[in-house]
Amino acid sequence: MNPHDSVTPGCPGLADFSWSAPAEDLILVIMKQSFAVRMTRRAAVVAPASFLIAVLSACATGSAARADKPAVPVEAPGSMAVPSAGADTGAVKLSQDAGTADAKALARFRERLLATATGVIGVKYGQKGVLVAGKSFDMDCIGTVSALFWGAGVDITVDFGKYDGNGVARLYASLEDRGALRDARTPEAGDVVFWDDTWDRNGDGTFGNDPLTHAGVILKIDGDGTAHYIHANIFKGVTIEFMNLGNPGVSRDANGKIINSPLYMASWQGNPKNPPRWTSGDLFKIYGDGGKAAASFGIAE
Ligand SMILES: [Ca+2]
Repeated sequence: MNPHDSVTPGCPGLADFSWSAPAEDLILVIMKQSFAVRMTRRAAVVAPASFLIAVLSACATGSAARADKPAVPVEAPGSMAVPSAGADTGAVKLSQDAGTADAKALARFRERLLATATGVIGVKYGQKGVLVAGKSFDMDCIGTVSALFWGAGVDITVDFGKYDGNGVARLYASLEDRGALRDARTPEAGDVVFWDDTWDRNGDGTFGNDPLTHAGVILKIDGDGTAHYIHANIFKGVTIEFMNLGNPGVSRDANGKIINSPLYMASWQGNPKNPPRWTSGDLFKIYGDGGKAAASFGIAE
């Protein structure tokens, strides 16, 4: 087996986080051409002030755009329109216990997230300057998660400045403090998924002591409980892979269907160098509740 067919990243580079505050309140983003997501028109959005303070994590950096025009969609391959987000109309705050009225907004959030996901599949790992709804993202693991939520109208990075650590840890802390971690092991589309120990992040040669090393977003769940998640894979780029917590250590079911993708860096089925736990299901930590997160952060139309 070619390891590049199955190797999955652990978001390396997270330890390289460096704080960077912008020199100006607003930064005009120079539109960058991405091979996967390109602008069809000039787009600009108002970035939340908190975002401008700065940014993200070692797993992602973002740029804010000036708002001389309302946000407009970007176009991805196949003419997939990535929804706009972050427009200066203000975010819609939903109640924490989303009722009937809010259910429609949450459904719309999930639709936009899925559409955004479709638009960024295939972007190479770490690709810089990918524009989603007028905002620039570097497509490592947290950059990808952030871009997907931004495309759905939600800025999940607004609290990052409150916390220390890598981007995954900051997102985890953000959702924890907002009561948006999911207790259950059954996800919904739009949930964040967190993993531990996907690579030897602290470099001590020991497996199992590297918490919060990777994150992705759930897109759908099969009838057998296999979740499809989108994430930034170091070799495949932004891609969809699989996780089934009912059989976390099993790569393929009896029919040969992949139910748990390799997730430890440079792991694959049959690799003698795999650590004791190497599949997505084995390395799972917890879900972040996408609906609660959207309700708490607010959804920009
Ligand atoms: Ca380690």
